[in-house]
Amino acid sequence: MNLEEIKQAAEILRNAKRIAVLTGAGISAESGVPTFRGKDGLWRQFRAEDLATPEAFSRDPKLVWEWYNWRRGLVGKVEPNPAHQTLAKWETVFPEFALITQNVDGLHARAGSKNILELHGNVWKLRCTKEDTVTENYASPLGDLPPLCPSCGEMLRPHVVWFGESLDPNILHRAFSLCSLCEVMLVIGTSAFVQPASSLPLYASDAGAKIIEINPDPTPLTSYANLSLQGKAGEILPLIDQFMSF
Ligand code: BJW
Repeated sequence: MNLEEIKQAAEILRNAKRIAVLTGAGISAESGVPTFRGKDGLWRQFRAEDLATPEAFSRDPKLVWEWYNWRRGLVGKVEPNPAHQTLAKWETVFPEFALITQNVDGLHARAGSKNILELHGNVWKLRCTKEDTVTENYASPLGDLPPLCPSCGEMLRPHVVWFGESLDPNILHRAFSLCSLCEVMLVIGTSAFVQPASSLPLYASDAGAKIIEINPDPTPLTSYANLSLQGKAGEILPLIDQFMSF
């Protein structure tokens, strides 16, 4: 890890009024949540086509629910790490601080972040396939699968965004708007493969924002970043925080 670059990141952030952050699965890796595309990533063990598409759910809702039940159990047992905690602290320090996440694990909220744009939903929310109503549900494990809507008796599904599904247009619009206005965008722990989330930093860059990427590995965004900090988010973010000396 290069301390000069960490100091540079701290300097850029200290001088910024409007900051946007995009996080991905890598920020939860140090909590023990598997990423999707890493060495032990979920998509190395499971086929997305079987578990994370609307077609998969229509074909075999019980199988899809069993996978989400397992993941809810896993995520429910882990704790937010220093990366989540640093971002939660910064929300209270910077006047305009937007946290946009692709993660569905709820760890940002558990770390104390209040204003979170969840692009891909949340595993602790269930949605009625008939009425579209969304409810929070923290039971783990869930009982009979698939769970049924207490109001109409139809199936509930995880309130997450699967491949081929559109993101909530209000959330997406807000995310693009925040990216068009920010002065600095931090991109943390995402492989930047999945659209439309991976377009957000490019949009911010086109609008004049400085891009700071934190990731142990290079990504398609690395060449666009003004600063690329290679390493773990749970180590780098607290260090940046120290150099900002709030
Ligand atoms: C660390 C670290 C540490 C490790 N510290 N870092 C062809 C071309 C272009 C687009 C498409 C296409 N065909 C289809 C599409 C669209 C598709 C898409 O983008 N596909 C690509 C894969 C090609 N997108 C969609 O379908 C989206 N909807 C949409 O676009 O609607 C319109 C449309 C539909 C159809 C066709 C065209 C347009 C919806 C996307 C939904 C994504 N859903 C998932 C599952 C969510 C639910 C769940 O979790 O169960 O979201 S997939 C999965 O990927 C999950 C994640 O949010 C998302 C992104 O992954 P992320 O966060 O980047 O994780 P990883 O694992 O990839 O990367 C982790 C990173 O962390 C790595 O870089 C590590 O190095 C790093 N790391 N440890 C910091 N300690």
